[in-house]
Parts: sequence; structure tokens; C-alpha cells
Amino acid sequence: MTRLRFLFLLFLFLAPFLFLMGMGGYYLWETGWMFWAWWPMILCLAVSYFLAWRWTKRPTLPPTDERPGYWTDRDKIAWEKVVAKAKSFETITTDQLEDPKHYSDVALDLAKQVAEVYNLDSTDPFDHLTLPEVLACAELAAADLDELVQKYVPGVHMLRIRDMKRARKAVEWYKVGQNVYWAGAFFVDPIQTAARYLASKAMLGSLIDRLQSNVILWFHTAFIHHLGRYLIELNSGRLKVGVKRYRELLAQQQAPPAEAAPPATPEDAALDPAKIATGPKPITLAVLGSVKAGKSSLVNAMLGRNAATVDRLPVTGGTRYEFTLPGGQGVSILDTSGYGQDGPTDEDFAAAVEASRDADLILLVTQATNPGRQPDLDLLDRLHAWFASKPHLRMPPVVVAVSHIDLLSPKSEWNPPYDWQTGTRPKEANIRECLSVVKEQFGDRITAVVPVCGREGERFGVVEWLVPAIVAHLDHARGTAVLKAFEAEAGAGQWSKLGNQVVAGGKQVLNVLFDVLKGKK
Ligand SMILES: Nc1nc2c(ncn2[C@@H]2O[C@H](COP(=O)(O)OP(=O)(O)O)[C@@H](O)[C@H]2O)c(=O)[nH]1
Ligand SMILES: [Mg+2]
Repeated sequence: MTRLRFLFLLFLFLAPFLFLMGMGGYYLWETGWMFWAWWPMILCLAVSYFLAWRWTKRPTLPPTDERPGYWTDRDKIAWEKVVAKAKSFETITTDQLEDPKHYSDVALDLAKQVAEVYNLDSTDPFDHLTLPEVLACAELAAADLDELVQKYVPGVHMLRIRDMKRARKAVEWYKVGQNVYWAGAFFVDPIQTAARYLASKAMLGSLIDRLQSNVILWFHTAFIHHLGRYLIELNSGRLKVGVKRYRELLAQQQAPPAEAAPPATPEDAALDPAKIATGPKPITLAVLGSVKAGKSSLVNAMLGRNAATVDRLPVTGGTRYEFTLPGGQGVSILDTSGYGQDGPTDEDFAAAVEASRDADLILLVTQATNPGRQPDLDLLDRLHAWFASKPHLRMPPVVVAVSHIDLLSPKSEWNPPYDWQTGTRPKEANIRECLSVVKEQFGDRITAVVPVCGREGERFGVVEWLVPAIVAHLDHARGTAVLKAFEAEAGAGQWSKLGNQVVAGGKQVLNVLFDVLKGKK
């Protein structure tokens, strides 16, 4: 259908309506009802303006700066650069938005800035990367942006870029036309025109501007945030596993669904091993501390009355137990044999490092009645140093359980429950005192301290404080687990992949040779 025919059809279709409108207006005018009809019509328009203004005032577009919880300190530094970059464009013009070159410039500059955080001596942001990694970064960022735009910009799949440009031109022409109209009207009736001009500027003009710049700025910010996020994943080496595995590994480390809410009473909180390994990947909890600190007693207390049904597996340097925390998170507990009171020997340390390399959360058990904590401090310092040399990993959070609180003075008294935070009984005051000393000794090496008594038959504090402290650090723990999963997978399988590629390439060569030979015959 030609354009002329289309316009003709449109005219035929609209003609009756136009006729009715004209006649209706004329009739209203003639009968003098116009005066009364005028007000409801004006009211309708005013309400629609007002609502449009209200509804565009606060941007309903979602924030685009979500960032994964597992990021390391180095990733966070890089993210600050990304955020600053997005902020620097707070007044982007529509011209820039239409210019493809603007996006590639921004992307390259961002890639450079992020790469600088990861290897300071590189001049080219892509030198140290492989091609599949770079492509994975582009793919993930593009997929995210696509999802976002499809979801929040209605009808975007039907708009060509050309249409968007045209829409902008139309708005510009509309503004020009409007100005011409105002100029004309001004000659006829200056005062009234001026008043109407101001009113309309305040409403419609700013409305269109706001609608436009809202979406434009939002898209531009989303572009930088999403690209930045995956540039960080790229430079930290986590895209080595490929797009598919990247998504799978992240999904495995999600928190269990909320319907498995934590139980309300401490009694319910007794751990239920019946729900083993139904949710996300279990996290590993390494129990460290010196020999006889009370580690195994605590583990038994955590496993509780159902210990018999818990999976138990002897491993080098300790024993592994699998069970499920209230809330549904699977936990694999690694009970280690511990180090001597003289501090970790090199062998002990190697075992502890091995255990915490494996761990997503560390439970350090130390005796309340034994003030010498140098071995524990040494161990944590050495662990910190070890993790500091691996900036792509994160030191697991450390929860300290202060055991043997039953032996604090008055020794003969053991009458739980104790309210160690605010209680006034001598035992409560002593527990409080002991914990503040421990806190001071460990300083920022640890994230939480809880008192416990792990002695069979006299247990206290495990369900009340230790388990909640562990649950509170699950997000952090899952974060360390993700980083490790990426490390393990990126390192493994590189050679077998190369082998597969060589085999596939070899087959290709053979096929070509075969074809050539066949052709010659
Ligand atoms: N009084 C008291 N004894 C405890 C406590 N925790 C553990 N024990 C005892 O300390 C000894 C060593 O405990 P164990 O859990 O085997 O220590 P591990 O070497 O760290 O695994 C055992 O005899 C336990 O009964 C506690 O909180 N209070
Ligand atoms: Mg033990």
C-alpha cells in the first residue's frame, strides 16, 4: 500500500469523527452551552497533566547498581570507579545518546580504569585477558541490559533506533511549532498569552523533558553499571569458566528460598539433619583451635540429638559432618584435630591453612579459662597474610566461640540460662568480662564472639548464640564460597579443554585432507 493510499484511507476513516467534532462544537457554541462544557473539559486536561507530572516525578525505573555480595576488597575498589564514571554523566545530552561512538568510547575508558585496579603495570586493558573471556563479558553485559530494557521500557522491541531519533525530532518540531504559535498569539493578546505561555511551559514542556531525560539517563547509567560489573568479573578471572558455568555457579550459591524461615524458638532451632542438601550448595565450616579447646564437643552440640543420622566422614586432619542449618542452608562441618598449646607448628599450620582454604566460615574455639591466646592469634595472622597474597579470594569470616564458660568463677555454680549481655549475677558479669577481653585480644581479625559451654549434659549457648551467629554470617560465607568455586573451576580443565580443541582441530584437518585427496582421484 502506498503512503498516499494509506493517508486517503486514514482521512476517510477520520472524516466522520472530525465532522461530529466540528458540528458538536458548533452546536455547543450556538446553544450557549459551550460556557458550561468548557469547565469539565479543562478540568479533565488539568487532571491528566497533574497525574502525568506526579507519576513522572519520582523515577519508577529501577536502580541499576546492584552488586554481588561475594566481591573482594579489590572488586569494591574497582566498583567505586564504575560508579564515579556513571555519575560523571549526570547531564548527558540526547546527541550523545544517539552516537554509537560515545558508547564505545565510554566502554573502552571504563575497561581501562577497571583493568588498572587489577594489574597496575598494564597499558592495554585487554592484554592480560583471553578472547573468550572478553566475549563472555560483552555477552553478559548485553544480556543484562537487554533484559532490563525489555522489562522497563514498554514497546521498545517495536521501536527502531531511527524511530527513536524521529520521535526526538518530532518533539523538537513540536517545540518550534509551539514557539511560533506563542509568538503569533503574543501579538494578538500579549497579557493573556504571556500567562498561558508560562503555565504551559511549567506543565507540558517540563513534562516532555523530564520523561525523556529520565529514561535516557537511566539507560546510560545502566549501561555503565552493567558493563562495569562484568568488567570486574572479567578482570578478577571469574569469566574464565564461560558464560554458562558462570551463571550456574552463581545460582548454586544463592541463599535458600525464604519459605524455609528460621524457627522461632531455640528448641525448634535444634538442627534438623533430615533436610540435608536439598537447597543450594552446602557451605564448609572449619572448626579450628588448640587441642582440647572443646571443638569436638561443640560440633557434637551443634549436631545435637540427631547426631546419629548425620553423615560423618573421616578426612585428613579431622572429620567431616554434613547437616542442615535452620533456614535450609546445608553445612559441611570440618572438625580439625587442632594445634598444641605452644602454637601451631609448621605442620599444624599447614593443616589449618588447608582446612580454611576449604572453609567458607571459620569457627575458632578458645577456652575462657585459658588466657594465653597467642597460638590462636598466630594462626589468624598467618591466615590473613596467606589470603592477602591471594586478592582474588576472600578470608572467610571468623566466629569465635569462647568455651568452658562454666569454669569461670564462681566455679561451683552452673545455672543456665545466663544473660551475659546485661545480667548482674557474678557469673554473668564474669562471662561478659571474659568476652570483652577476648574481643580486645582478637581485634578486627574476627567478626563475632559468643560464649558457650560444650560439656556433655551441661551445654549452653550453642543453640542460643552460636548457631544464630553462624546463620548471621551465611551471606558472607556464601560469598567466599563463590569466589573459591570460580577459582577451582577456572584453574581446572584448561588443559583438557585444549586437548579437546586440538582433537577437534585435528579432525578438521583430516577432513580437509581427505576431501583434497578424494578430489584429486
Ligand atoms: N567444663 C567444660 N568442659 C568442656 C567444655 N567443652 C569441652 N569440654 C571438655 O574438654 C575436653 C576436650 O574437649 P574436646 O571437644 O574433645 O576438645 P577438642 O580437642 O578441641 O576437640 C573434653 O573432656 C570435654 O568434655 C566446656 O565448655 N566446659
Ligand atoms: Mg577433637
